[in-house]
Amino acid sequence: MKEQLASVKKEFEAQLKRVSDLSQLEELEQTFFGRKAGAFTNLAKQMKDVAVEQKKAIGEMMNEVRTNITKELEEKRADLQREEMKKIVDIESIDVTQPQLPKEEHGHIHPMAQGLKDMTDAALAMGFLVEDGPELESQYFVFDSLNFPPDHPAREGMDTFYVKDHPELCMRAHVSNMQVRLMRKYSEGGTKPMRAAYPGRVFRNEDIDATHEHTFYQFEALAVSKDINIANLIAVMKEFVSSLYQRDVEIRFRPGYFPFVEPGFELDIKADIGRGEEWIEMAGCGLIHPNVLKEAGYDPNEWQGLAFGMGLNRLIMVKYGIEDIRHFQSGDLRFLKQF
Ligand code: FA5
Repeated sequence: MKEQLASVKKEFEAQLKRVSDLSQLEELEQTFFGRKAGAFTNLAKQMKDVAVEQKKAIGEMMNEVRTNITKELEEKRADLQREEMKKIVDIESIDVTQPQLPKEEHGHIHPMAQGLKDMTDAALAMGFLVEDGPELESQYFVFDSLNFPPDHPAREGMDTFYVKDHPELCMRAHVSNMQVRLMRKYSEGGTKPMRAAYPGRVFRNEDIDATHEHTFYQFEALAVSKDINIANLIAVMKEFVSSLYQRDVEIRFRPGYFPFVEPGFELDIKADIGRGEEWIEMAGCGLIHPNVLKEAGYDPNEWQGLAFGMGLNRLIMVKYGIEDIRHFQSGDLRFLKQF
């Protein structure tokens, strides 16, 4: 019995050395301590056949071997668990000390989108509603509602694109198509003051060059109340310009003609966009013509309004020093990646 115990112990230790993971350790445990056929279990079962005078000594030896084997098993289990945990940590951990993570390519906000956002934020801060409008529009809202007499030469300056077999429709040549729509929508039948801004895309049948596109953005706003004057118009426009540029820019107003304002002006900004310093035409503006107020449902003897429409592409060209308006729609990544 003693020899058998010694050889079980020896065999156990030899096999234990070859164990390299937890499932092998489990198998080993079964081989020696399995309830039915474990080598050590079998020996323990033979205790009942041991002669009485040897029982005590063999029993002590058996306990000692069991204690030793169990201890070695547990130590091995702890070692293996530590190793497995280390493997998981190595695989799953994030090394926060890594000096430079791989560079990811992010997209860019298009300068036009940024400009639209800056202007819209300024409008909201000044209490203007911000609205969108249709690009394909009836000629009534683009021209007739705005006091353009039929066949007036002013229509030619805003020549646009028309739809075959639908003479009443055109692509809007300016966002002023929203003036009468919005005044009707918010004035409650010509009884309430209102303020609205309406940026958007406009279209013109135009000779293209560095400052003229066939498709470009305008940012327009209007305000109607009972005590509006030119000083208000100038103050509001200056506020928009300084919100966009966040720096001083030199501006000038000069008289301009638009059938829907009286008096009318144009706003220029002095800038160098690569051709030397020059005055660049940025906006048309004025006090809303009485005929337009009337068309929208206001009594022009009681109400006055201001309106201005800015060329957003040109404003942004000055902001970033973009020398050619055609870059905006070119899709050229060399341009886009600069923003
Ligand atoms: C208008 O479109 C008027 N609706 C502006 C207005 C609104 C006047 C409210 C009065 C009251 P104009 O055609 O000048 O006006 O265009 C306004 C601005 O759009 C110009 O100052 C210019 O900055 C820009 N713009 C005009 N044509 C082009 C073009 N082809 N390409 C790029 N920008 C242009």
